[in-house]
Amino acid sequence: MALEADTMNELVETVARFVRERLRPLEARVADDDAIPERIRQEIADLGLFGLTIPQEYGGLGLDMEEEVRIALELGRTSPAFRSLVGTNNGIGSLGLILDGTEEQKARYLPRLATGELISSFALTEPEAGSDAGSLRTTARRVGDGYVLNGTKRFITNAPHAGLFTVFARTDAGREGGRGVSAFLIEAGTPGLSIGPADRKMGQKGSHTADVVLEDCHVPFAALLGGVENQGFRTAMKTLDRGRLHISAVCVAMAERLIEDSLAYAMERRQFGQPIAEFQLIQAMLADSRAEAYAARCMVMETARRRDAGQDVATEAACCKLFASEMVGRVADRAVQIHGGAGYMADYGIERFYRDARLFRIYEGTSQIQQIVIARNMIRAAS
Ligand code: COS
Repeated sequence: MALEADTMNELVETVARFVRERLRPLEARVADDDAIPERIRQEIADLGLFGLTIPQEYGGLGLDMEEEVRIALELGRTSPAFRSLVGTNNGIGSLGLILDGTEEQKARYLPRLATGELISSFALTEPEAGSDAGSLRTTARRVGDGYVLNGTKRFITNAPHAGLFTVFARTDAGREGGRGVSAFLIEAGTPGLSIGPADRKMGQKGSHTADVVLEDCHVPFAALLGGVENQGFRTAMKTLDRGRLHISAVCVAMAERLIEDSLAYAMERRQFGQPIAEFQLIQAMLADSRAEAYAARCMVMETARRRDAGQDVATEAACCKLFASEMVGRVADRAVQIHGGAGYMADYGIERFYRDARLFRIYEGTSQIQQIVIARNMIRAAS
């Protein structure tokens, strides 16, 4: 545990109150404006939410996995755009640096990531390399006192706001798959690095993704993550293990929120002379959602504890991501059904969550990739 139990409980309660009182009232506005108001961004920074997982010696809270999950279970009870704003600094945008960065690299970036002064992005995906991340084509050629990078990264979360990118590029064309891939820390404003226009998405309005384009982008040797070539793919995979667990917690939180909203609606909405919650067919939907969300919560907490105990949880993290993201899809679908016509109308916000939830089954590894990771690990362990 990074924090005393009382301090941690207080933090969880503070985040829960902040979500309830400050963020939930803004959900519709954030979606309409496709932007989080600047004053809210500042409040998020003041609460320390950008630095939840960054080690304390670099100005963060240094939460362990269980603590991180407990916060995600609160932060996820509102539009995912708010979580996404701090998601990269606490997850895929900083983890590679924390796990494998040199002391100089950590000291240079982590304190500013912890305060939110600097936003980070994880640039792995490419137009031709999505699920098959190891086939990425971006190249990093050794030239003079550093490397020259060329390539395009696609759908990169927070790219329009980022000051720091962890870019994965091929340093060794002769080595297949992920083996010839290295990670680079590249600052926004570096000549040769440019950001495309923000993507237009199905949901998660207020959270932004864009292309990151590298054209003869020259970086010094010091930009090579950890100072070691061809270790980037492993860094990416380790990063995703933790990221997948975090996303699983966010799925549980959104499911719990939708169940709460559905229950409230079902108890208030009357048809055939009684609240629809009295009907067993509505009860079945509520009960299935509750049971599934509870199962996912238990999985996430257990896996987080195992990770904190030092166990390799690559399989379990994939199990959590697979189950929790599919679960919230079903819960969101039932929430629309319980709300009936109102569930389809934008004014009630349920259809927005339905669209927002769809991404969870895709990013940080699709459900099919989680299945592959789980099955492969099972076979490996048995052979
Ligand atoms: N932790 C540490 N190392 C890992 C690892 C993990 N969880 N998973 C894999 N590795 C290592 C392997 O040990 C292997 O190392 P060696 O080269 O030393 O043997 C290397 O990484 C390559 O692994 P593997 O052979 O499994 O790679 P594949 O290309 O076959 O596929 C998958 C790996 C499909 C699992 C990977 O490409 C993947 O996760 N794809 C989805 C990408 C994704 O999530 N994208 C979302 C973008 S970020 S929002």
